Amino acid sequence: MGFDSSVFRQHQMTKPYKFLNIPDHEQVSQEVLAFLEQHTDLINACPQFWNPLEIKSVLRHVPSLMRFLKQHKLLPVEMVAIIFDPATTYTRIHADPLETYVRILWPVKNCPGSVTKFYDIPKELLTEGTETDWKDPSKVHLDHYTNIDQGVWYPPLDREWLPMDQVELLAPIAFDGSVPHSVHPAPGMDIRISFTIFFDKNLPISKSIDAWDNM
Ligand SMILES: O=C(O)CCC(=O)C(=O)O
Ligand SMILES: [Fe+2]
Repeated sequence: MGFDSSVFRQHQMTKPYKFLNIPDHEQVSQEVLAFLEQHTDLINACPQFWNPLEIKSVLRHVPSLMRFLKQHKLLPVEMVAIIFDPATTYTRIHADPLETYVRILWPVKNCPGSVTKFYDIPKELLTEGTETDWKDPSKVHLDHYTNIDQGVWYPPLDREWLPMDQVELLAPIAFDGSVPHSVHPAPGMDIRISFTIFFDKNLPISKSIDAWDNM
């Protein structure tokens, strides 16, 4: 039987995401994909899930993103390519990090049809991950995964958590990574790529989804 996490809900949660109105977002996606293919070797036979990028290099090769950030006076502090290869990627429900940190999550490749699910799980039940949490014993290329689990928090495995919300990443969203979430690519889909941009964590836009209301 499924476990309804809403019985634990102590207050009305604000939505963990919000679609942003960015008319040329597909051009950014195409340029980010070209950047990853031509200037990194991250898309390979056994990709990592979480791949921090060199911001200067991204901005040099993705002019449409540079324009977008300038137009909205947004100064990125971290950019990460998130690569989900159904053949080798293993992800659990997780929060990253534990305290609210809103960032932009941008679709890059094969995001339509896949969903990111959100769960209302009390923070007290989350424990910080260790390297092994990202490893699925039934999958082969385990040695490839690095320890990226500092700052990633997991709920206990001994119950089935039911999602309270989900989003199909058809356009960029403001995304609160501190709300436990899991990624579910469309069945039979090839690798799915998303891209995330962090801003100074002390800014209002990093502290609340509602601060993105003007976009
Ligand atoms: O690509 C997604 O939908 C979410 C990936 C993820 O786990 C994250 O950005 O923290
Ligand atoms: Fe995440």
